Amino acid sequence: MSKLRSKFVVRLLAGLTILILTAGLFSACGGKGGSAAGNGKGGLDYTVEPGEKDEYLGFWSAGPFGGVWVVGLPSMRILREIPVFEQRAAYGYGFDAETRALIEPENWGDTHHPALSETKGEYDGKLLFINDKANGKLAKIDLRTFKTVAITRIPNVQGSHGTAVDPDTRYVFVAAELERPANQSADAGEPGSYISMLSAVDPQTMLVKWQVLTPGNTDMIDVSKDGRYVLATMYNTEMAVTLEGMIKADRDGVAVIDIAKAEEAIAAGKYTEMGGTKVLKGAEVENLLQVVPVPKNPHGVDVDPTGRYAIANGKLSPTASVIDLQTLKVVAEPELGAGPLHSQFDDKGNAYTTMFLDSTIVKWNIKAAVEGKPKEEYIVDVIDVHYNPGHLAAAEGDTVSPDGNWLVSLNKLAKDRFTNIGPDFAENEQLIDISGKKMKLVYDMPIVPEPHYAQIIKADKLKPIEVWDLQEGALETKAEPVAEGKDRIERRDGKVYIYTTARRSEYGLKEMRVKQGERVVLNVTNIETTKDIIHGLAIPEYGINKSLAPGETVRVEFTADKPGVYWLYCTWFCSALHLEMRSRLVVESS
Ligand code: CUK
Ligand code: CUA
Ligand code: CA
Repeated sequence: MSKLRSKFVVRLLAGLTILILTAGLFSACGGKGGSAAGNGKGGLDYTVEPGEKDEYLGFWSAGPFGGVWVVGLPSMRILREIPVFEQRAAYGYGFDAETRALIEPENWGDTHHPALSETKGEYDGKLLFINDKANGKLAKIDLRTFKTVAITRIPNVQGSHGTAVDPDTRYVFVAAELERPANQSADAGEPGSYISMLSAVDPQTMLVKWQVLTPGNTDMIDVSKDGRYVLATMYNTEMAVTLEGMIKADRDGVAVIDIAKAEEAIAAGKYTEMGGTKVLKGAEVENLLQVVPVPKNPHGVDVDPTGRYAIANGKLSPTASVIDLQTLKVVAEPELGAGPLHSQFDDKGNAYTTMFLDSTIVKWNIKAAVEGKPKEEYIVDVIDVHYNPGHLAAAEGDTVSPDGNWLVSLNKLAKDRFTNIGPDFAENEQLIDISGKKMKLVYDMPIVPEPHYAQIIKADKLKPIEVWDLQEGALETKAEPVAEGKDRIERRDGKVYIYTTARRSEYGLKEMRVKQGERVVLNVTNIETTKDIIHGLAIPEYGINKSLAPGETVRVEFTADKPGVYWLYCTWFCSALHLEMRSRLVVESS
């Protein structure tokens, strides 16, 4: 018997012993099979009984839905959507001047990479950033309110793609995947003159502080755990404009940008102005940018929790490249399988890499690979996923201390996994227990297409509000809170100001009488103090649709240009008399 085989038998026996012991434990306590020890089969418990809460929250990019899905883990229940780049009636998002200004003119987006804010390399639960690949934008979401609070347009780029923060969220970095001429007003120019860049955005002001031109397109990015480097894979170092051209070179590269050097160069004025921002030429500023060559057309780049290594995935090469961040040299190129795309990590020195073509996740030991151990030794386990995984996301996966318990495979294809729903299939997010040596698939979650990346944070790190403070709840739409009993209509400065309140099951004003042609400012406060009592206000004929959480105030403006009677009605089922909750807008003809 080979050494490997006898090892396997020993493991099998050890496994069996544990199984028998666990089974004994259950029969002794008459366990429900969903207790902490797991579902009677070993491994972690993923059942979250009705009434129980999830330990983690996952923030899923919703792709062309233009926002974020919030998912509880391990239950994999969708808890809400955060609208970001696209109007969403349910939340009244994009129906007032302020939120409309955030999303216009495009009013759609393609989100790929959520990036949770970090403090000392740990998710701090304060902010979430997410890119819009379609329109070159970056959004900021406040995790106290789960609302989009700012959207920035990144100048000079098309396709803002990879998104990452440094360990103290001094910057949000955004890659520009799709190269284009430096001067868009000129004719197409020679493809060889196209540019791509990496942008550093201030997380507070959301202004682009600086950009660095790169010698290839920047695709996926990550930041070293000491905050020194931002790394970007470039699959098109050829700067070609055809598929054949983009896969011509045997090796492409990972751009490594020294953040402190960029700051110094900006301070020393070594930049050129372009599209209103300060742009550094990566190749011209000393020690600013280095390129680590890796096999052709890499995709994901992920820094391991220790900060020692960055793993660049081969995509067209069956290997990952392990870059030592002290020397910026490739110190190992372990062979993993077909189509490696992205990596995540556990707390035991292992990496987990998706194999898009093999439809597997490969668990491998970074140290064993670096030490040049044979494949049987650095590959710890391989699991089938269904099918064609893109990203994968581990609990606390991008921090300096991943939890090593849950991993989700974000599969692009579901094929035969779910009931037929016509030719537009769901995608499949698979929950995997990584607490043991062998990965264990425990749950399939269908989702609408198509998420890319997700980040998963311990839920108790977040401190979301449940009921708005009246002043704060009025800020978003520059409204004025209306106290109970202070409902009124005022005419001044050529406008009609309507102040009213909403509570179960009435608006303070039963009738709002205005004259045709008057400019109306409607200001409504939900004066409820009980959590989860949400009211809506819709006057469809005037394009008005908002939702109001307890304590929240909204302000909408319109010109009463159509005479007649229009009901302002409540859009959230708030009480037994919800249907009766309405107020009459009477527009008297002039
Ligand atoms: S990309 Cu989609 S699977 Cu936008 Cu991170 Cu790799
Ligand atoms: Cu208020 Cu329904
Ligand atoms: Ca290439």
